[in-house]
Amino acid sequence: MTTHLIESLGNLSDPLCYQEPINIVGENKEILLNELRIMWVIRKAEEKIAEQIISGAIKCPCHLGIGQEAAAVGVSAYLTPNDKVFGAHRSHSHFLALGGTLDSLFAEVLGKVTGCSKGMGGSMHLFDPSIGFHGSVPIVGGSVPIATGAGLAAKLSKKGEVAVSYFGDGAIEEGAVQESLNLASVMKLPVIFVCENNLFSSHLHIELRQPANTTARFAQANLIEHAVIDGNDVVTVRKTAQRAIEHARAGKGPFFIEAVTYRWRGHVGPSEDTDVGVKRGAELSVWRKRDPLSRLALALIQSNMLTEKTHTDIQEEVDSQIKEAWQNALNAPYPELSAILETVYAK
Ligand SMILES: Cc1ncc(C[n+]2csc(CCOP(=O)(O)OP(=O)(O)O)c2C)c(N)n1
Ligand SMILES: [Mg+2]
Repeated sequence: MTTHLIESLGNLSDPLCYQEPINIVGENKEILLNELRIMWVIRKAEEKIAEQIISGAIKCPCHLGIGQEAAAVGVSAYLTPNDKVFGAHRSHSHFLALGGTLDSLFAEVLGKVTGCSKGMGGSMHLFDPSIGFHGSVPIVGGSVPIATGAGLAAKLSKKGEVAVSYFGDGAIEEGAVQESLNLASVMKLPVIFVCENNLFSSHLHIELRQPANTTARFAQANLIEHAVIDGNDVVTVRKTAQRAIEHARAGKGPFFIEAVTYRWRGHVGPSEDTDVGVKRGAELSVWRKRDPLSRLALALIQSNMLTEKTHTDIQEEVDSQIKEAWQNALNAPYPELSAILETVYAK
């Protein structure tokens, strides 16, 4: 536990830092290659979605997390389908990293009946309990108290399950999130709070909204064990998540991970250069050098665990999976109009 007051992200918020290949010394080659492959699946799935928003095929609003892939992949490594994971409006990565299929994601954003929410939810309402993903919610901060409740249920069931709550640096400003941190701490609930701090809430930089650019100080205020890390380093995220999950499973209470990252597209939609009407400056091109994929790939190549050719093969294999899944989603039917009240509580 850090004993001094966390006042700043330090170098983690400086895009000129953390650009080098990540440290993979002592790491297992197969695990790393699998993490690289899943990150490519997430990136290429979102690039496909971006392309199809532009083509007009996708009509629902989509919040893309391109650039943020490592957080979800690292956090998911030690989870089981019995754990309860909750996302937010930018959750394609959370869903895919747990094993959600491309078919059901693409069908969902197209409103098709084979989608993970039967085509009724779209990009911001993903749901697949078979993989432990209990829903993404577009109300900012809205899923955090639900995840905390799942943590209480897990504690009562005494099966060693944990709840995971993904949210952003904007969500930390919601009262319900503060109340959730408090309750989880007081009741020692097995909740892993994962704040993907991409420094922005919509178009507003955290420094325009908060007296400090770190969110872990709210964990500190609630006496919650925490770690502030490079969210674009999949190995660091995985190791931190392992520590957090072991802590929670052992009945020691919640853990808060602040994973510092950056999104390459605007707040919503495919654009790279605008963010809710605000032009993004040269900062983006510097942040792209902290790319979670190329930093892992380069580390693997330098350690002779990957060749350029194998890296290209991985990407081509993912390309063909994306192509096939997209075609399956296009071929799938829309839900029947008569089904419109089947998936709601009030009829
Ligand atoms: C309660 C609520 N307030 C405002 C919004 C509008 N809104 C949608 S996403 C967003 C920004 C959230 O930022 P953050 O939590 O940092 O997540 P990020 O978009 O960076 O992934 C806002 C203000 C909303 N959906 N819900
Ligand atoms: Mg944010």
